[in-house]
Amino acid sequence: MAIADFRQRGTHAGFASPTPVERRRPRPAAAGEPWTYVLNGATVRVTVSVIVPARNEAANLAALFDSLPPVYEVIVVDGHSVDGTAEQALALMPEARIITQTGRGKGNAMREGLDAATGDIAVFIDADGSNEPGEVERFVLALVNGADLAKGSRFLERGGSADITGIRRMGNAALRGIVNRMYGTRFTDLAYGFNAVWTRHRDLLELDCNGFEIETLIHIRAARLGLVIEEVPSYENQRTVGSTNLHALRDGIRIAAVLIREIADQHVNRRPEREGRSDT
Ligand SMILES: Nc1nc2c(ncn2[C@@H]2O[C@H](COP(=O)(O)OP(=O)(O)O)[C@@H](O)[C@H]2O)c(=O)[nH]1
Ligand SMILES: [Mg+2]
Repeated sequence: MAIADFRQRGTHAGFASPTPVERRRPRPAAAGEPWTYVLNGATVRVTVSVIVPARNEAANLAALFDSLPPVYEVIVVDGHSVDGTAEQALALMPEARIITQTGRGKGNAMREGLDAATGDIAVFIDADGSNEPGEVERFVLALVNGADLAKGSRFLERGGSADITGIRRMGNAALRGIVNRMYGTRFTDLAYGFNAVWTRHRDLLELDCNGFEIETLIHIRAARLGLVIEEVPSYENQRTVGSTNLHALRDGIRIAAVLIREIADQHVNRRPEREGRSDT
């Protein structure tokens, strides 16, 4: 379906119009199967690829896999871990696809995971226990109901965070304010790792960054493209084992830099607006 068709049903870079799924059939209990919905009387089958960027997360994988609903495919993108993350993933979930990223950084891992995904929908979820696997269904539902991008938010009602630090919260608010002013969005969160998108938008998004700024880039590109973005409430737990790979200052600067680059690309270089393009 062309992007334009979606756009008619939502506000610019806003939220999907309420076209609720009428009835849900039970999900198949096996991996490799689509999820089935009944939408406005029609049966909709979607295959869900869960993409897990993981760098030294061997100790956290069991809890994640245990509570992940059965999906079409799980892709673990290993970031050159030295703790046996890839081997552990394979031992715990032999049907999972384990790929080793060719470059470095979470953004590079997510791009390579998205390139490898063969499902209709890609759901990005952290490996460290921060994201609730039970929420995957919320993200998929938002897409099935008409959104192009389901964007997790810790700052919506029913969302929250036990992981965010004061400095990160402040940086998030400042950069989010700029994004909302520049792009007319109403984002309540920015740079949060739990998101889902139709894989057919992969080429349209043209993701071209390698670090923790990847989520911000996804959110900005989706807004620039006029995609329908629905925020989904999400609760962020503290990471279970290990410590964060993110450095608030270094990565905050990278996030600010990608925002400036996008603004320059659109306004200073007067690049043709991305909106006119379609994915068909
Ligand atoms: N493959 C890969 N995964 C990464 C990399 N950096 C972080 N991750 C994963 O991305 C997720 C979020 O990273 P984390 O360090 O917890 O950052 P935080 O959640 O922002 O504090 C975790 O699952 C990490 O293992 C990387 O360079 N490569
Ligand atoms: Mg984390």
